Amino acid sequence: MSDPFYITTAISYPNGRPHIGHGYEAIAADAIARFHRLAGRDVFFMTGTDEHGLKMAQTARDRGITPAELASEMSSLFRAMDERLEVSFDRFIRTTEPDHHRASQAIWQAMVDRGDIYLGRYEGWYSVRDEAFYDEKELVDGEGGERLSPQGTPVEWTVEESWFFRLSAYQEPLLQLYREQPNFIRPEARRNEVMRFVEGGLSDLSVSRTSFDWGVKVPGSENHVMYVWVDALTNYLTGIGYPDNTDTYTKFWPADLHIIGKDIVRFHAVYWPAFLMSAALPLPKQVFGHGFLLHRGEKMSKSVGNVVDPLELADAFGVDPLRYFLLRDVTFGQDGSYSAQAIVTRVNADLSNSFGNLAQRTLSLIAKNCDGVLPSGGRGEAADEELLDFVRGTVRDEVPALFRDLALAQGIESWLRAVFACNQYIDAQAPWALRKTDPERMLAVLETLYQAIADLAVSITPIIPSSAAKLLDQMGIPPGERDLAALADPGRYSRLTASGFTLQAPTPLFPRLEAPAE
Ligand code: ME8
Repeated sequence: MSDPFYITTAISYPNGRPHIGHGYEAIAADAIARFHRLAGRDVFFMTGTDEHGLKMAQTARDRGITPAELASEMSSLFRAMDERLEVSFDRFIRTTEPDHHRASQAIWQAMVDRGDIYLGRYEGWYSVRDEAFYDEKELVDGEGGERLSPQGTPVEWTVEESWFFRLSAYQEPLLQLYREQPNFIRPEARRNEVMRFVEGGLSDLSVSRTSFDWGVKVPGSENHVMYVWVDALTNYLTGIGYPDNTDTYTKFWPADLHIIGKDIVRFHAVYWPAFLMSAALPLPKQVFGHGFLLHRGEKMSKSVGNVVDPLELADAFGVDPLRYFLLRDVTFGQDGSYSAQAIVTRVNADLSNSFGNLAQRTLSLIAKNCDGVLPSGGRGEAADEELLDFVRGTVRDEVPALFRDLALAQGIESWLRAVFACNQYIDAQAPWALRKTDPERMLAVLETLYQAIADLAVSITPIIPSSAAKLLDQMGIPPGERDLAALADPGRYSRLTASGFTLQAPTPLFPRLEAPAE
């Protein structure tokens, strides 16, 4: 394989346990990574934890442990969440790892060499919660008259010696980037926000701290640690081998896609490309800011008590149903709401009643009426080719085009239309009634359905990987024939029937979910 695709998620703060918002981002990025593997690309998928910064230091102090202990404990929970949710990362990076310190110091040095780092005094409004400085004009008034950040978090007036990055010098190069590469920031609404922000003028950025030491040391200035965002963003380089000119680095940089939440678009679409321009490194091709996941329309927060543990949801509904729901019901790029009831309704309708039932009915009929021998040589009719043409157009062209464009929910809808077409066909043809009346016709109908279901299972693999694999296993589809290239191979079915594979009585893939007692 020679067509590299490098995709990343944000790296999460491990100062608390992962919540479903983290799970959502990991699942979405995973579906995209899996889709590109299915399309034959050589994918590197990275995720991980962002372990430095004041917030980590403070949480650790509150708990009476060291920041390193806190980071290790929580990072392992993020990793366990990813593993449970079938997130197929190639590297799980932790920013406390030695190679990451080296990479961060290397990009810092490159920015120094460019003349973009200078020593100054920082005075300004700092939000510990957001790990960000804000301009006076950005602050809002709290209910008690106190100053708050635009995110509503407390800010403190902070004065310290600090290294600065000459961000102001990058206003014009950044605007030019957004103009020349309109897809650099997606979706469109996020791009517009960023352009307005940059057009408003950029102040230089304070990029080091002396008030605490939990971070990457500034080269040659050991009493300073880097502002956590400098080191956090650099993870995308570390993970593939920077600063060494490894094969992985030359193959995968620049990244194809950074998947992040809408709250951190500014860091990825303004600071990150500016740092890279300064360090004379190529820029990532795209930053996609997804929306926030709300619980029954409300923001999740510890005080409201509606922070949901992704593992509990996976236990309650199953991993694939949860993945399917999140990617189908939330339009990627927009906010979305979830509730137990919405998950149950969606999964029962689409997976149990439509796709699962279609597969179950078809495979049971072949197991029972054909003794598991894959049907062939029946009497075909025009309706068979019509259905297969429709399904093939969907799985070969329409779904891949939508997934490639990150229109995940629309891709799933397109897939589902093909599932509905198969259900209409099976109801119209009623193969269960043909065994006695017209066995030749029954064979053709079951063959048509078998081929359609195998294609549909391959096509939906990025969204529901283990259920799709289970179905394809049951159907005898060899592991090497489960990608987009195989979907275009007309000889597949005859090879399978010639192989002598016999189908066992199938087990249902998607048992109906019960609505929970709320
Ligand atoms: O921001 N719905 O870490 P983080 C959807 N360490 N996504 C959500 C969400 C929600 N309710 N809540 C958070 C950080 N996210 C930094 C990133 S990257 C170099 C450094 C998303 O743990 C959030 O938008 O606060 C972000 O993309 C990711 O989860 C990690 O958030």
